[in-house]
Amino acid sequence: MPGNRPLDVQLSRRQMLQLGTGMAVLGLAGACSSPDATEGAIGPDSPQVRAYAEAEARRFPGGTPVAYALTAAQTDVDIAGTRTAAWLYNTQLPGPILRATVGDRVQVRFRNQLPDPTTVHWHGLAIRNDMDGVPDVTQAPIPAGDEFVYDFIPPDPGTYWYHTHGDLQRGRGLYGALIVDDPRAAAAYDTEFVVALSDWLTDRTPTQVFDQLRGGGMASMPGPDMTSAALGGDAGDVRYPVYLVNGRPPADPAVFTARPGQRARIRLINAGDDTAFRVALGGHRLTVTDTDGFPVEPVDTDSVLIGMGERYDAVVTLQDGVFPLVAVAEGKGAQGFAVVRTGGGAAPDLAVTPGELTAPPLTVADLRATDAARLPVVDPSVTLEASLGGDMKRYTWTVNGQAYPDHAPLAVHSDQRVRLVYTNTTTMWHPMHLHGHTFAVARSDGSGPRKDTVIVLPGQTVAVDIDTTNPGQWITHCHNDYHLAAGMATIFSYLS
Ligand SMILES: [Cu+2]
Repeated sequence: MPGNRPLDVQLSRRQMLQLGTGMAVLGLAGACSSPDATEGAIGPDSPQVRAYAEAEARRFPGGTPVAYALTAAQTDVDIAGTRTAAWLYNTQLPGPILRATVGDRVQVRFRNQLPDPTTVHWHGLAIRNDMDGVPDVTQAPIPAGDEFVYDFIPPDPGTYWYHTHGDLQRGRGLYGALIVDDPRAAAAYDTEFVVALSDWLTDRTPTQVFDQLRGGGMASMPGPDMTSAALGGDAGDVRYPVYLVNGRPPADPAVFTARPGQRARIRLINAGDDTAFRVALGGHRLTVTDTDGFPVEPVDTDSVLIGMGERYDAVVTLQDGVFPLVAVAEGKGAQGFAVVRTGGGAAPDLAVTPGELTAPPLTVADLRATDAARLPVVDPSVTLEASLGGDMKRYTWTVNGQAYPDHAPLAVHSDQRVRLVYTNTTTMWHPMHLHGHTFAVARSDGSGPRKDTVIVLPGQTVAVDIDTTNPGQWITHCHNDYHLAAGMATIFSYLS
């Protein structure tokens, strides 16, 4: 692949040590001391990862080549009359919708025109480890002015997304939807709305906000009006001037048009940094059909609560008229807003609170995986603990007492059933994400939905079950971008 720089020549010894002290990481057994040569970490540039990629290519022999070009660059955007310096993909907010079919050979030629190094992560896709896009874990950061070709096969249909994995870069605008179609699925809908939700800074960069949080600034004190019962306590660390739906503010909303009676599939993606959204469509009930790309037994609800990194798909039969699609910034006293229009009439007021927001929202506890989507019920052979902690005086967030890049890897081997137990010892919720796998929320009857990002409330323990079928080094982290920057991450590390 032209332009792709091999990771092994890019890593400093310090970076290698970040990946796990004393382990032979990244196939560089000779480059740093290993106490046990047979227990080396399986790096992204390893025979095991290449074998995985070759097996995937054999599994999808008819895969169609799909080529995209993605360029990240600084671009000014106009949000309700306020001009903001943003970092965008292909000058769009959100970035372009990337679309492929299961088994396609997707090649994305990525150019970095930003002033800083970056990578692109394909959120939720179980793809080969060396294409996962995590700096210093699966690849060297792509330098400013350089390029990298991402080359992977999406193995499962559904609603996914892509975003930068660079430090505090996502909140500048580097995200977009990634939709994987299923050629065998009969469309159960007539039209589709892809809905990316985000929180948006107009007067500061995420890095400046982070420095304020670190310095004990106002942003770190939620106060009584930044709490949420549904989130079990503190709703977030940052109050935003505006919340966006597909890059547009309430005063200049996105408009989805369709015909009355059509069945619309709404693909909700929370691309925010620090905000959970409670989403409802005025005048309609939502039938939730999928979360994080995987099907659930359909369940009707007035609204859903969606954490950063999560996706929910819902189908609705559209009424005749004009309807508000409202995304309440949970616990923050503001909302994102868009319009669904199937007929005549004035646009709804952008501050409207649809009656659908009265009842508690649907959460993961209300969902059951479809039979076909379930993991088989087997006893885990390994149980790993990820204790989520924090120190608000220093604004560090930790896993098992360490702030990433300091970490003790969660060691696994291939072909195991692993139970990963997230325990939240803090007073704030955390949407915990695992790369490269779609876990099952652990339940004794096996009904837990398949997800890649799950909300862990304060004081709560959430166990997830993982079949270790995708060798490599996979980060698991909080999808609050400030918590990630402050250390809430570790590595789910396959050993040979
Ligand atoms: Cu968090």
